[in-house]
Amino acid sequence: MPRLRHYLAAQAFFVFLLFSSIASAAIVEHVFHVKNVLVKPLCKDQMIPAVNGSLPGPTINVREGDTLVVNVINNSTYNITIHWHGVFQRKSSWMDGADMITQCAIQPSNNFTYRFEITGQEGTLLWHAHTTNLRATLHGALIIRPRSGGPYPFLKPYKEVLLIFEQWWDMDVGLIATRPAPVSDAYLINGLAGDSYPCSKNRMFNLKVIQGKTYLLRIINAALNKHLFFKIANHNVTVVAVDAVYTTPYVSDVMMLTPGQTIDALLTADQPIGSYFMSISPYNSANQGSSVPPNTTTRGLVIYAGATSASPVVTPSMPGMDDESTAHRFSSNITGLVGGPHWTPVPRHVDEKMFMTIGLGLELCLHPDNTKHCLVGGEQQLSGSLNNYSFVLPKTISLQEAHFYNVTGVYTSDFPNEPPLKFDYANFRAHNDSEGKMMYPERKTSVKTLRFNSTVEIVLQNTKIVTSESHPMHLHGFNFYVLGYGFGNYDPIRDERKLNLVNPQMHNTVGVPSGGWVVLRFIADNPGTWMFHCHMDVHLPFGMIMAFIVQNGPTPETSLPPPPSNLPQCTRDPTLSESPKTSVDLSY
Ligand SMILES: *[C@@H]1O[C@H](CO)[C@@H](O)[C@H](O)[C@H]1NC(C)=O
Ligand SMILES: *[C@@H]1O[C@H](CO)[C@@H](O)[C@H](O)[C@H]1NC(C)=O
Ligand SMILES: *[C@@H]1O[C@H](CO)[C@@H](O)[C@H](O)[C@H]1NC(C)=O
Ligand SMILES: *[C@@H]1O[C@H](CO)[C@@H](O)[C@H](O)[C@H]1NC(C)=O
Ligand SMILES: *[C@@H]1O[C@H](CO)[C@@H](O)[C@H](O)[C@H]1NC(C)=O
Ligand SMILES: *[C@@H]1O[C@H](CO)[C@@H](O)[C@H](O)[C@H]1NC(C)=O
Ligand SMILES: *[C@@H]1O[C@H](CO)[C@@H](O)[C@H](O)[C@H]1NC(C)=O
Ligand SMILES: *[C@@H]1O[C@H](CO)[C@@H](O)[C@H](O)[C@H]1NC(C)=O
Ligand SMILES: *[C@@H]1O[C@H](CO)[C@@H](O)[C@H](O)[C@H]1NC(C)=O
Ligand SMILES: *[C@@H]1O[C@H](CO)[C@@H](O)[C@H](O)[C@H]1NC(C)=O
Ligand SMILES: *[C@@H]1O[C@H](CO)[C@@H](O)[C@H](O)[C@H]1NC(C)=O
Ligand SMILES: CC(=O)N[C@H]1CO[C@H](CO)[C@@H](O)[C@@H]1O
Ligand SMILES: [Cu+2]
Repeated sequence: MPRLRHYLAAQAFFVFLLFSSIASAAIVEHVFHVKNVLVKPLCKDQMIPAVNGSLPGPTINVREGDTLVVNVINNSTYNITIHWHGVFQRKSSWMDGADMITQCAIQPSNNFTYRFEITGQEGTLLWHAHTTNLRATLHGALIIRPRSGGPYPFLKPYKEVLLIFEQWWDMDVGLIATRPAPVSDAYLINGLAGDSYPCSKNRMFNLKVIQGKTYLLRIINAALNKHLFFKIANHNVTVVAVDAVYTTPYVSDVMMLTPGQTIDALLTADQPIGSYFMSISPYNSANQGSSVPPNTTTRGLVIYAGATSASPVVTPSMPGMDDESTAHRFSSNITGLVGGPHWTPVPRHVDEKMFMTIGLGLELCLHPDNTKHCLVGGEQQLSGSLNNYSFVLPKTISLQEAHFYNVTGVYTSDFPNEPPLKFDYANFRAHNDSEGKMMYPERKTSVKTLRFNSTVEIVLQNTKIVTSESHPMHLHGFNFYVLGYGFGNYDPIRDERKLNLVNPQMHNTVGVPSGGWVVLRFIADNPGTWMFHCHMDVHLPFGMIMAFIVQNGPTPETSLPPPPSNLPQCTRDPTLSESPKTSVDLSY
């Protein structure tokens, strides 16, 4: 009898859940006015494109299951798209906002309405422009809370706090793309440079806390090109989600986020009443050439209620810029929350095994057709390579429209499952005749076609062709399991045995360690055209990109619908050259 009652109660609860979830699936509508505005984070006024005039842009709040509708009105002088970074876009690949991959840009004086459902994920994500380097100023938070006000899989925080880290150049945003790339002038916390810089001493991010309370920090690294360490003096945090996937609670005194990554972490105000600085500082995995702003730390303040001028003021000691072991310890120790909301077990059977070398090679500028890509006088420039291919964006039609309408000549479906040469990846020898052939990758628009619902495993092997650094690789349309991280060359026997198939972390963006590797797995169950690229913006024009085309499934429900009728079209002159690229210069 008690069992039956239990069953009935469970049934009633289930029916309640069903109704409340139907009732709660809302349509959330927003307007984004993109326009050029003046801002002044440091000492001078600077014109930037911004959404609704603010840096960072407006926060979007939804519940899992909602439909988000955003009309982007382009009243700026730039071509733009908006990418919903980390959103699965199930059957809505057209709404991914990847310039020349899923759409042509929204041109000045035009508008486009993005409309998509957000299901199967909860936590903190971001939206940002996906054209040239405009995400430097066009970005903001996308917060996905559980349906129907449902609980988090951790103790309810007293308050939620958004922390957006940004990289700031005190110049026209268009100039950031000029080569050699200028060094950035500051990092910002929620648009504020704080007391590390002469004109912003009184404009510092302040978080007021009450002793004993717990706060949920929603942290976004929106920096264009920098991995960042983050620390709060005398406080540990408990990481509960990364990239909008719940994790096993993980306690740490320091965090590291690559560009594009997000972290949800609990902060308990458990210290003596006082003021505690929070700091962000760059993690520079590149061991050569890369320069950073003169003052590399930006601070904010955690102030306890009741703090007086007599209370302690504590500053955190930050890891060194090249502290790889701290970065690696933090990144590699996080695990997925098995059994938590939206958790699915790791698929054991792999249909498609790929081994991808990733790194920076060179491109010769000597060919007459290529001279226009290089700096005047430059003989060669950097070239991003994935299995010896360097991606070239289509110029007249998006990849996905070419795919959908069977337009030939836009791309080839020959992206290889392996590099053309196996070598000692972490110790590249340019003078070796065979290895030298990995130095100058082929520039082309090459995609990998995936059967619907196939399980894909990718070993991403970082190479040291010209230089080596951590590349944060970002996959559109999916989260992937990160089964393992390591240094040196991936060993299919020794390393495969150590992969975590039980509770791996999941991400949409993962830093591939300098001179090391990661192993990813995902299920290609979302038809469409999906970019896979380095999320350091400076490496995009170098071609550190590839794309997957996931084929349709057997039914209309598993097929990509046609594009919306008002999808922006290109009117670009196909003979126009692409944006200029650099000679070998590693500063950003
Ligand atoms: C942006 O500004 C417009 C008015 O210019 C307003 O209607 C809209 O709600 C704002 N959007 C957001 C997301 O705040
Ligand atoms: C668009 O910008 C122009 C100036 O370039 C301004 O006059 C106009 O009011 C703006 N319109 C909107 C809708 O923001
Ligand atoms: C958006 O663009 C369409 C044309 O594609 C135009 O008819 C409409 O007025 C525009 N809406 C806004 C709000 O600018
Ligand atoms: C950098 O900022 C910190 C914090 O404000 C300050 O203590 C330090 O003197 C600054 N260093 C330089 C080189 O400006
Ligand atoms: C932070 O956590 C570490 C390890 O769990 C512990 O040793 C340390 O005392 C904690 N620090 C604070 C300020 O709670
Ligand atoms: C984290 O990873 C490192 C290896 O990078 C390991 O030595 C350490 O024990 C792990 N655990 C914690 C809690 O840091
Ligand atoms: C493209 O080709 C496929 C197979 O060849 C066909 O099924 C489909 O209808 C074609 N699509 C268009 C828009 O022509
Ligand atoms: C050149 O590199 C290839 C591939 O790594 C290797 O097999 C070969 O032994 C190398 N040759 C020399 C002379 O080192
Ligand atoms: C890589 O691509 C370049 C350019 O097409 C080619 O010359 C080179 O031989 C390729 N490397 C290998 C190892 O096949
Ligand atoms: C995808 O494959 C899994 C197992 O391989 C199967 O259970 C599932 O039904 C498939 N999904 C679709 C939509 O075909
Ligand atoms: C915007 O894109 C169009 C083609 O799609 C091109 O003709 C135009 O020059 C671009 N404008 C800017 C400001 O980049
Ligand atoms: C900079 C820009 O694109 N300005 C245009 C914005 O849209 C209005 C009409 O809504 C035009 O008049 C502006 O020229
Ligand atoms: Cu990169």
